[in-house]
Amino acid sequence: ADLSSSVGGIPLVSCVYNASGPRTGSSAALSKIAASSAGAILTKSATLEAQNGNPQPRTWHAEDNKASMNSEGLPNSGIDYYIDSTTIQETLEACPNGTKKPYLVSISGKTLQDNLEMLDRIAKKISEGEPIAGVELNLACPNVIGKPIIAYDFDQMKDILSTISNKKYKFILGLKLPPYLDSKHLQQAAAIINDYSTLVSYVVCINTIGNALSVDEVSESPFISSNNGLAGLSGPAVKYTALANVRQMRQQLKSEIDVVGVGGIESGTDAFLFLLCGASAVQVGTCHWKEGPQCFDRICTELQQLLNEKGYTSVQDCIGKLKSWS
Ligand code: RRO
Repeated sequence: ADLSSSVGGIPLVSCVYNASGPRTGSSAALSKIAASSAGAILTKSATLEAQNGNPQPRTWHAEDNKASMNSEGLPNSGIDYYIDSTTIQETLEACPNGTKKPYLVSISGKTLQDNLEMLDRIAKKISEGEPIAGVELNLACPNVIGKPIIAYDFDQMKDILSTISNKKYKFILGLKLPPYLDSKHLQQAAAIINDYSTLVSYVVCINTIGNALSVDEVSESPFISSNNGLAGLSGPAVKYTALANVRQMRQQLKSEIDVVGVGGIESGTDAFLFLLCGASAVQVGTCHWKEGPQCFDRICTELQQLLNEKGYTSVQDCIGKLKSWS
């Protein structure tokens, strides 16, 4: 079966690639993704300046491996690193036998001004010929202490989209969205995004489920030290929320806006479920974190086998094909 797809017009040799976050902070880590079966390479969310993130311990994995949490607080090397020609070259050189995969940059500015400055710098690099295929604007980080999740604040979200829209950037823009736990909220978010369908080529659902807490019975304290132990929940525990968000975004958004699915994917079967719900591609975050970049080879192989067994000849044949009862 043909695993190729496209996201916002960006062609992908495989519909499976990495989520922003774990193992995406350096060209060494990004090179390993490039060398794998992943269909694209997506960087860690960048801020204007490099920063260390929140104090340790800031991550946790459940003993049964069904849930993980992080309060990383955006540790990253700063936007200039991720759009630097050496970083991009080193990464893309690792792609198998002379191929080049899409190199995607994630940004998560602390202010609208910071996001605009980063977008300006990206536009400049692209005009100079850097092979940056697109930008994922993260409106969903749950771990900036004292700051709300932007895409839960619809006035702020409109303001950001309107301001960016006025800049008339030419590159492909995607939005990383938080999980909406009420379908009415999801509809409101989708309506805003539909108003900016010339700006937004795709959305990525979902970021971690914010405001989670894991407690250590032995020490009787939170496992995570930052932000009073509050963190973003990920892994298999969030898969059902992610599927619901992907499905409803696909139903609510204009057809020219693609949906990328992410949340608890750790097998070819998981990837298939997201395709059925309307994802054009899927990202792997927590599983990549725990298993390393060989997860992309394994998941792609499993997805191939499943599609072959089911008689699908391509990913395109199953996108959005979830059957209804009535
Ligand atoms: O770095 C983080 O704490 C982080 C980010 Br920017 C995000 O978007 N989602 C997440 O779970 N952690």
